Amino acid sequence: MKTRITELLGIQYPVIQGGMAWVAEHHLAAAVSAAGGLGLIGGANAPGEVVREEIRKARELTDKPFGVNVMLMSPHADDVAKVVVEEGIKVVTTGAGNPEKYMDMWKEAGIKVIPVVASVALARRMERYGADAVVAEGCESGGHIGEQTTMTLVPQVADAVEIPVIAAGGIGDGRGIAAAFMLGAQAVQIGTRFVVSKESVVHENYKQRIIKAKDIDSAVTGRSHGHPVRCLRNQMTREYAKLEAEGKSFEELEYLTLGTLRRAVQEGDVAMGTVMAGQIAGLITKEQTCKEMIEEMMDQAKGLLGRN
Ligand code: TUI
Repeated sequence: MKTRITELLGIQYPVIQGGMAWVAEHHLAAAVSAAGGLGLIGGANAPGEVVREEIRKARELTDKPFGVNVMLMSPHADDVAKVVVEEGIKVVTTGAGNPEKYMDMWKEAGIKVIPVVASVALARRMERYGADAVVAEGCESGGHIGEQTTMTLVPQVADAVEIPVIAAGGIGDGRGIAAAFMLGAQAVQIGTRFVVSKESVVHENYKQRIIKAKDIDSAVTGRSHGHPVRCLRNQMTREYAKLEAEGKSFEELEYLTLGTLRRAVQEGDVAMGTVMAGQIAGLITKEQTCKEMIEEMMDQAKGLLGRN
């Protein structure tokens, strides 16, 4: 399927992988790219040199292009921003902030820059600063989220900018992809479904928690302090909600979640760890390879869109 995004990025399918912290490492990125989508290495809070190593390991697994997601709240964002240039990365997505200060450097290096936005205002601003596309990410997504739903954000961003729009948040099958196209998107970004792929290195407990999740199993922590994070309900989110209701400070609440994403992803502690996942977790029922996932979703989407 050809769209403005497949043409821009030189990929077979209009599917890009989310830049998920601790999850989007070289095996997953290489598998999504090898399957014809765009894989991404998630910089998250990692130091620049760790991201450089991940990039080099992904290159050993695939000769297809892949990108890097720069998480702008990271203390290492400046270093990661330079590493992507030094390593000749062709596509960068950004999250959790405004990437303006890096845009000139990236554009001069010929990098395609795709900021993730949660508002029309930031989408417009990114277009003015030379972004090649934007990801419009609704609050159905896992992790750090904005206020708008995908259903409301995507068409408003699509109307506001000329550059192509990639829809994200709540998309986990071909129906979601077809719907995103109807809303004006030229591609989708998918996170939660790829977490349970065969190539994903997350702990088996984490995968099973997503596979067993029901529609209502999602919770948002941190709303009261302006840092909303969507994850699956567990003992940690219940304790967090209790402390949040008691009016505890941002520092006290942050202490409860420090290092807990790694604990869930690597150690499999799905009770006190943070199991970041989107609201579509309830739809995801099985582990498959990234190739199987992408081909199944695209077949379904193409059927629905009448492009068979
Ligand atoms: O970035 C994400 N999702 C993330 S980042 C992350 S790492 C983290 N870990 C623990 C606590 C907090 C973060 C986990 N998930 N998605 C992209 C995204 N960006 N969603 C929303 C935004 C966003 C929000 C506000 C982008 C820009 C923005 O405002 C910037 C400005 O200055 O106007």
